[in-house]
Amino acid sequence: MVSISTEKIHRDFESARETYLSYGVDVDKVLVEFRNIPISLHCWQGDDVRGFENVGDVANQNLVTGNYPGAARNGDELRSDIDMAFGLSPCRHRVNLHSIYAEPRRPTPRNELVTEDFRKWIDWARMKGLGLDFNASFFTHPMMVDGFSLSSRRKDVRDYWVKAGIGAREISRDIGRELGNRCVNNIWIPDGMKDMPANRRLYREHLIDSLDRILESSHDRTYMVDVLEGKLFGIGLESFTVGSHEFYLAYASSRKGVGICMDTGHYHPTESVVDKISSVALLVEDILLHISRGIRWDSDHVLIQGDDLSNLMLELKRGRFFDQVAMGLDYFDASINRVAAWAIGLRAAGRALLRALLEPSDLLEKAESQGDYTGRLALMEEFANLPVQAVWDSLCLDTGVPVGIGMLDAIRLYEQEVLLNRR
Ligand code: RNT
Ligand code: ZN
Repeated sequence: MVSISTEKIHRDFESARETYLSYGVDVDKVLVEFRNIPISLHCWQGDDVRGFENVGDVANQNLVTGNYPGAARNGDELRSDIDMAFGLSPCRHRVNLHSIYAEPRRPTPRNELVTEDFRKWIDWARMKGLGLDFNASFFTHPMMVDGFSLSSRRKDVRDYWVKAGIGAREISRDIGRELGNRCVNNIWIPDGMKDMPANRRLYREHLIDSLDRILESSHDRTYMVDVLEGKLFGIGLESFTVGSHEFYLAYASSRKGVGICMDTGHYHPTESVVDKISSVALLVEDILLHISRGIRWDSDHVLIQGDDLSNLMLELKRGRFFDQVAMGLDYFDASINRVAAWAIGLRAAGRALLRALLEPSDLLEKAESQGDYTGRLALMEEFANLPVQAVWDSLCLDTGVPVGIGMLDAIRLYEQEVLLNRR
């Protein structure tokens, strides 16, 4: 495999530092900033959103395709895989959990889970210095009747999931308190219909009522915050999604202390979350991003570099949103090595973040404020090719992470020694 010598990495870094300095950017300061901005890794890429429950043959509301060998089968395997992925990324990490990843002593209904059922995750996170985020899993369960949960016509179904939602908030609060690190509790439900509904209003009334019940008690913001994730449509749910973005946006602005989660795959393909950030963040306090790569639809492809990701990070940087907007990844691909899928996504997010932090954004703002749109465009083009890669390689080297494609050797070895033995 191609390898770059340490001397060359140092040399290129020094030269990049000089280039950035000529634009007034202090690379060393940026690197400190970079290490303080966490990216929450979605644990569910490691096992195709299956979880550890063994619910039997029920419908799955998350479409995952592929059958690459080596999916994690239990908590220890999943944590080991996440450790492996983190060893390949120089980012600051958190982990995003779903309630289907509970490890209770004896089988426990999903809506009766308590904090102790996540003990292994919490202890592991503390040991590794990671923050945790949380979601009640409103999917793949016999109580998802016709694919409905919080907005079901059936009261017993709504009650079941309201209880799960209340429990998730308590678990999130406890996690945040124990780790001394605020936990973001996200609610996403798949509720919707393949064909045109006759009574949209009814389902949304039910959803309002269920959310009100879930969110009734207030928890200390130091430890947890709530966000709601909307969606445009899903496969098999082409005509109607109860929890649309507009619905949750209106809900969040009418209630105190509820935030919004925006998944980059959940809008019309020509809409961009980049423009939504300042539209929402100036009026709603808590925002979470699910960074994904939708192809044609919300396909949840592995995150890679490109304009979409780059522009997203640039917007967070230019608008100074990093303190307010939390970042998580969200995709699942079972057709390639799952640890590689995580590492590739984390490194893509990290590189785009670094690029954004290194951008001499002041110069763009200055040009714009002076009405110099020609200069603004010319500068943007110039900034697109500043030597981020040299800074990135040096960062990898300094944080003990494989430089460049060296990452792949580490993954192949792990696949041979660990993943392929899971049969
Ligand atoms: C689904 C949503 C949701 C899920 C996870 C598993 O469209 O994006 O965030 O991916 O909760
Ligand atoms: Zn999502």
